[in-house]
Parts: sequence; structure tokens; C-alpha cells
Amino acid sequence: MSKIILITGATSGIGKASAEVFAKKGYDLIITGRRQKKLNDLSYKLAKKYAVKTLPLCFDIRILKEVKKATQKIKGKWKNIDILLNNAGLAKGFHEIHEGVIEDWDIMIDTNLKGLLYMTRMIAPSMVKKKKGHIINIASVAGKEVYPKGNVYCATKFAVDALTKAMRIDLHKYGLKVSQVAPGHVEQTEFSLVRFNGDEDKSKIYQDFKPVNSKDIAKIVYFIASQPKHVNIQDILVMGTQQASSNFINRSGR
Ligand code: NDP
Ligand code: 8X3
Repeated sequence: MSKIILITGATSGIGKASAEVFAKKGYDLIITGRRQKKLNDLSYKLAKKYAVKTLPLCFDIRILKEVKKATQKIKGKWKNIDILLNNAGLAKGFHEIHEGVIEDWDIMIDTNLKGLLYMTRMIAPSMVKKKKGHIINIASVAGKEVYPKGNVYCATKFAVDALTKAMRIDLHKYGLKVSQVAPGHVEQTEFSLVRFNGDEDKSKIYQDFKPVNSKDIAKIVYFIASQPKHVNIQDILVMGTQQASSNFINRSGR
């Protein structure tokens, strides 16, 4: 029987690239996001290209009622989820703390932190029952060190880092794996465009250096997922060769 991965935030970037990498390896996919057409298109494309089954679920991860309603649609064989990839997330705004936009703070906390918690709470119980399953969180270098104007986004990713460790402690005794990938800048995503509210000029932050891309991260997620049963990779911090930390990037050209 094929394995099943549930990927949150599969309509673009790292989530979408992960859907393709896992489909190529024969995984059936539950893919989520708020943009129905993108979910449908990806579902159709991957099902056709790799002969896998797909279940698109369109909902806002910030709204518990929607999360519950969507996850209740996971029935029959789809309930046997092997991997939960907690990927959906975003940065909104880039301001010093005293000028921060409170609505942006709420969006980041509700998505990156509460959304991840809601999904974990819905999916982990059946994994615990089966004593089998793997939760992989997409964290960030922003959850390892803060940078100017990163304040609330960094705080949400520090929280993800803490939750990965905490989930591991709570779940290891049930035979579950918990892992995270903490990337630096990742291109081939909508991350920067979303952070700068669709401002194309401001979002051009990858022109003078070469970061890792969404497919690089997807392949690392698959590497984590494909270890033998007795091996749990807890954390991978990964950046482009020209990036040494959040605050040190060699911007001398790509
Ligand atoms: P993208 O903007 O390309 O993808 C973000 C995904 O999250 C989209 O599929 C989006 O779907 C989904 N999403 C956002 N808000 C919601 C919501 N309220 N409900 C449901 N889904 C939502 O960015 P990335 O691929 O870069 O981001 C993926 C993860 O990687 C995030 O957690 C991000 O913090 C992390 N990350 C990104 C880095 C980067 O430099 N790009 C570096 C380190 C970590 P939709 O809009 O359809 O709802
Ligand atoms: C995304 C990477 O450095 O823009 O998490 O915060 S960064």
C-alpha cells in the first residue's frame, strides 16, 4: 500500500515542491492551502504525472472550525497518514517593533504557531494510536537567531523550534518521529512577495546572492522521511553557500 503524506501550504514554494518530490517517490498526497484552483491544478498534475492519489483540502489553517471541518473529510484509507509536513507559514511586514503592524503580528502568530498546533492536534492522535508516524515541521534560521525587523516572525519560528523539541519528547515513547528543517533564505517561493504585501521591487531580495531553492528543501524533507525506522533526524539547519547566518550574507553576486 502506498504511503500518505499530508502537506500544509502546498499551493506554492516549499510545500508545492515537496508534493512533487513525494509524488515522484510514489506517495499519495493530501495537500492543503487556501487557493482552491492551485490545489486542484496541482492535484490533477501530480496524479496524472506520477499515478498517485491526491486529496486536496482547501481551508484557512488559522481558523480552528475550518481545520476541524477539513480534517473530518479525511476518511477511509486516507486516515493512515504516515507523514504530516507542517509547512504552511508566512512572514508579514518588516518593521522595527515599535512600528509593527498589529494585524500582521496576529496573522503570523495564528498561521505559523496556532495553525501548526491545530494541524498537529488533529493528526497526531491517530499516529499515536497506531504507534507510527512522522511529523516534520518547517522551521527557519529565523528560529535560531533574530535579525533586525524580524521580531515577530522570528518569535513564531523560535516557537516552532521549541515545539519540535517538545513534540519529540512527548511523542517518542509512542514510536513517532518528529523532525524539522530550518532553512535560511529560500527562493522559488512566494515568501518574500507575501512579506512585502505583493510589492515586487521590495521582494527582490535574492538578486545579489544565490540562496537554496524550494526543491533543495523538498529533497531534504524527503531525506529526513526516508531514514530507517530506528533513525530520527531531529533538526537540519540549511542555507545557501553564500549565507552564513541570518545576518551574514555574501551579496557579491550570484
Ligand atoms: P510560500 O509563500 O511560497 O508558501 C506558503 C504556503 O503556506 C502557501 O502554500 C500558502 O497557501 C500557505 N499558507 C499561508 N497562510 C495560510 C493559511 N492561513 N492557511 C492555509 N495555508 C496557508 O512560502 P514558503 O514556501 O517559503 O513557506 C513555507 C514555509 O517555509 C513557511 O513556514 C515559511 O515560514 C518557511 N520558511 C521559508 C523560507 C523562505 O525564505 N522562503 C525560509 C525558512 C522557512 P495559500 O496562500 O494558498 O493559503
Ligand atoms: C525565512 C528566512 O531569513 O527571511 O524564514 O527569516 S528569513
